[in-house]
Amino acid sequence: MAKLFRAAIMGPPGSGKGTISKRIAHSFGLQYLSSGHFLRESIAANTEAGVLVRTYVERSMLVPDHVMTKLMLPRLEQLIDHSWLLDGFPRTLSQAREMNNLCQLDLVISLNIPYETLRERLSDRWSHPASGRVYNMGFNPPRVQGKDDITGEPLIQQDDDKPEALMARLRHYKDVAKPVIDLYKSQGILHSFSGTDTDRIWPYINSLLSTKMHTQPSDAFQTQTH
Ligand code: G5P
Ligand code: MG
Repeated sequence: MAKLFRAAIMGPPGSGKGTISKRIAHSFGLQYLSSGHFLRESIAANTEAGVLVRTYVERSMLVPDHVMTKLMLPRLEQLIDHSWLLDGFPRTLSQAREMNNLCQLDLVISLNIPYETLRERLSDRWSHPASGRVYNMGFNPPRVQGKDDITGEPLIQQDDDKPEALMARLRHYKDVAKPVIDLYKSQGILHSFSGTDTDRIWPYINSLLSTKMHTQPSDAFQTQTH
């Protein structure tokens, strides 16, 4: 890849950011950075920051901007010579502005998924806390029910995927995301995708990135589209 390429993916909880990001990272060789994964890592490490972060994530609230930027910006600084894809950051206007001081995004993907679809997906989602691997009982079930494919350890349902927390997350997402989306729209780098199926949206994202990055993607996931 000749030129560095920096992208971010935005969308409400359960919109498929993680699923699509992994396909992008795999097909286009971008480093993948997920804010949710780093937060869960700091919670698991039980650091001072992790204890604070847990109080927000457990209540499905956004972690304060200064905590988020302290977590994410050093990682981006370390990757100054790399192409990457950010999942879940920036999520507020303040985070977007802080990041802008360090680096500019080339492209932002925004996922618009109907509420009913999100509700169904997340109520069916289970994860392996140590690795962050996620499963969906319909879309990508584990090989053995209730167990992680790689380690065989038990899967859990995250507290912030339970129905009561979900409604609050979705409402809050819309309010907070709007100015960020408007900012990237005004910069001409926003690309929005709507639909109910990740496999149907993926070919459009794959084709957009192929054009923008002037490189051939691997066809690893193209066979999954229908
Ligand atoms: P996260 O970890 O960033 P969310 O809430 O934004 O969490 P989440 O839940 O990780 O987003 P996603 O990544 O958008 O969702 O979606 P996904 O995991 O790929 O897909 C959801 C499920 O649907 C999976 O089981 C998947 O297999 C399935 N699926 C995908 N596509 C399809 C399909 O086509 N069909 C079907 N049937 N299923 C499908 O953040 C967690 C918390 O951290 C904090 C917040 O508190 C947040 O709540 N946080 C931040 N706080 C402040 N600022 C930030 N920048 C923050 N970032 C994180
Ligand atoms: Mg995710």
